[in-house]
Amino acid sequence: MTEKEVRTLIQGKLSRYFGVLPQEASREQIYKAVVMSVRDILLEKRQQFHKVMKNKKGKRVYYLCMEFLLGRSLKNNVYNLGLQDAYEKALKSYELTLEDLYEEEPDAGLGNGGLGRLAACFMDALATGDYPAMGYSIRYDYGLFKQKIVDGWQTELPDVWLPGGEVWLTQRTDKSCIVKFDGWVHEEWSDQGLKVTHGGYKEVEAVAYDMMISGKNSEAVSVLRLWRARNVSRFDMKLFSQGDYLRCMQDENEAEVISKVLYPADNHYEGKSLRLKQQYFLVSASLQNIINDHKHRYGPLNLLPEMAAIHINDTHPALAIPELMRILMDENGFTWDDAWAITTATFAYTNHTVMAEALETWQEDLIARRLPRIHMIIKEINRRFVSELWNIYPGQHALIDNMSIMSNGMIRMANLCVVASHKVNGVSALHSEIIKDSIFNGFYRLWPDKFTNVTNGIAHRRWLCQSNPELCALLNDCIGEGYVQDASQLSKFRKYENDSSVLNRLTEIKLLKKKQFADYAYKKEGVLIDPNTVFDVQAKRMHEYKRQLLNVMNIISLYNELKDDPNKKMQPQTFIFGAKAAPSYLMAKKIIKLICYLAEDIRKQPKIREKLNVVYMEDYNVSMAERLMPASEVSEQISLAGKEASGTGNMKFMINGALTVGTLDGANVEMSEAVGSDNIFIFGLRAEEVDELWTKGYNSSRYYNTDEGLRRIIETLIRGFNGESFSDMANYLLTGSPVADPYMCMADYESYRQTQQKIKSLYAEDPARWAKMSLNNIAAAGIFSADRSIKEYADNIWHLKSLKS
Ligand code: 26V
Repeated sequence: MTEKEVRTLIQGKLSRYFGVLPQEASREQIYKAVVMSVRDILLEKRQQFHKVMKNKKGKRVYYLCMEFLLGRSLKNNVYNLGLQDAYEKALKSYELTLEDLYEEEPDAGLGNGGLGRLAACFMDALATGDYPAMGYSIRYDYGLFKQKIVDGWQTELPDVWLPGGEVWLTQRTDKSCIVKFDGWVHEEWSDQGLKVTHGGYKEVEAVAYDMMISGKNSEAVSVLRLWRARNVSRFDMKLFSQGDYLRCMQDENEAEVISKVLYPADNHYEGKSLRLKQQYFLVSASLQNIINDHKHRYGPLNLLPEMAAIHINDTHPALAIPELMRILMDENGFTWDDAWAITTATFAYTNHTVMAEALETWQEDLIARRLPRIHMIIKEINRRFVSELWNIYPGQHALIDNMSIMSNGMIRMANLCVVASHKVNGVSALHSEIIKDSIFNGFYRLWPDKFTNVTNGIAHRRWLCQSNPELCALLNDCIGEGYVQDASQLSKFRKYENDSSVLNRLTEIKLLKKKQFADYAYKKEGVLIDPNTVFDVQAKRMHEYKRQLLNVMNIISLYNELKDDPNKKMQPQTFIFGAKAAPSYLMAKKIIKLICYLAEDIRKQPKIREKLNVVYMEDYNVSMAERLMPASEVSEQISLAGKEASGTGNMKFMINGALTVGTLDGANVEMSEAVGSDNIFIFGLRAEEVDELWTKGYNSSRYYNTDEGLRRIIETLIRGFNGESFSDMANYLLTGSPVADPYMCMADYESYRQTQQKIKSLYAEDPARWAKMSLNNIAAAGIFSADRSIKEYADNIWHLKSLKS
């Protein structure tokens, strides 16, 4: 596409949708016109792909997920379509750059963190790999809240993203369907078998909105279909004729709340009716859609497993299982056994956490009330499964109860997923082992072949190519551009590990990215950051298990050193935090406050601040991460071993040349193997040591009693910062109930402190070695591309062919 064609396209949109001439258009109007033009190109491309697909009659994957944390789309699509030059030139006549327009776009924050961002990265990789794919989620009116810190305390503001974000969405009225809640179910045996009637239900209309996601140099375009809930307007003629005009116009149910807002908690499961409605709304609309498309394209539903792989991303869309059973049996006349065979051959499930608090269990009576037919089907799935278990394990009550889908009036969604899926995977090598040994051990012994691993990956074109063009220019000079399409080629960069001119350029680029970030932070939040200090960054959701507190403990020890001797020679460091806490997660909010107060305390002491700066970046989101990753030098991945399923931020830092300080947790383990233990800073207890210590009895006071440094940190917490005591944190670490220091910050502290010391001296004393390590991290990061993850899913789980193959 040429510059001229692009210009004509934009002009057309401006005149058609805004009735303005190019010279009269506002920046916002130009942004929207540009998005519409890109959207047209994508729609056209998708149609072409559709045609090819139709002839090929290939299998498709449907990725069900309650969250897609997309961030911005304009840059990604323009980059992937290779249209940067054309657009940049076309925009000159408006005296605008593409960069100006990128800033107009709000983040689509339809997710909490890692899980939702992974789903977004996968859509990109699916398109680039030329896989026919469709994602399904909810078109929330409000995405993840905006974070505002008021006097150190997180407050939440609504995230209004649609005014600038909706231009990406194409409404598909032809795809609307009805989702039914509540009511009664009647069963009747007839000559044709069991007939099930669902009556007295409430209807909600699901309206489809499509978003196109392009791949890089590929033919495929992924479609993300987002469902919006709408009241079914039933015009009541009787009321109307009785003259009750207003009542007649009133909506009888409040369906629309279903797609109003994303649940902002990712740490704690709550059995709320609205959340259940969201889940069923998503899966029912999506399944109806998948089945209709399948029938239209291929006809008989017994072909479903051959033509469709349906992925359940975490247990949130688990109701897809009974929903498919319902559609097959009640609406298409399948027997139980045939329906079950189709269902189990179609679904696969990924587990994303072993944290007990986050595992979903629904109250049976809630499901019975809201989804009576679904409740019956789950009960029957469980009845059959448990009776099978009794045959295999006679008399083993405890084991059978543990594996049962229903127990004590609760429905365990993870067990339902394992029983009904043909494959179950964890998201890193370690995590996939842990689930086999712990929560799914019974199932693993029964069906060892069901369990597999797919280590997470990131959209490296977004997180490296688009976020760090300066680094890419260096890579292009050294190893060519092949890595853009094939991240494994990054390994060629390793050849330059001793090339001082390359290492110098690498260091210069890092400094440049640090300066850019410091400018941005100043403009955005008025915070001062010296780009000549080390940027040590922990950016992720705020969680006890991720141990931002351990990071703080080390900072307090540095603070104390400088208090004792403000002239002490020390490598200047800037500790940067970015994190949102779930709104009702009190402990997480208290840790945010601690960091902010500590930062403020230091800010008031210029002498200390020269060497030790602490910065809390407000409202950390995808777009901020895109600026922060390239500017980072030390990446904090310090969760208690065994708790972080994988992590994906860790990979984004690595590919941008940050050095990781981390525990052997999640994908850190594989990062360490890929880059070599000389190029990463591993510390702390290993997962099995953590388990042993719990079994033996963990006593955090032991460390307090024997470690002078820790004692001082606790005392400093009690004395407080910026005029406020944080004795509650000291108590949390020492006497907390039901258990003190549940994530073992005290146990790992000394190992962490020593590692931090090592990092600091290396940075100060051997910059060449630092640059070499950084280069090795970039060179070893290729395997953490989502392209690789998706290939593994396609080959081993979905049995899906790329159009390329
Ligand atoms: C739980 C809940 C509970 C109910 C309310 C809504 C909600 C939303 C999310 C979650 C838990 C999601 C689990 C999760 O995000 N896991 C993360 O998944 C990443 C991608 O696989 C992985 O890198 C992180 O280590 C893992 O914590």
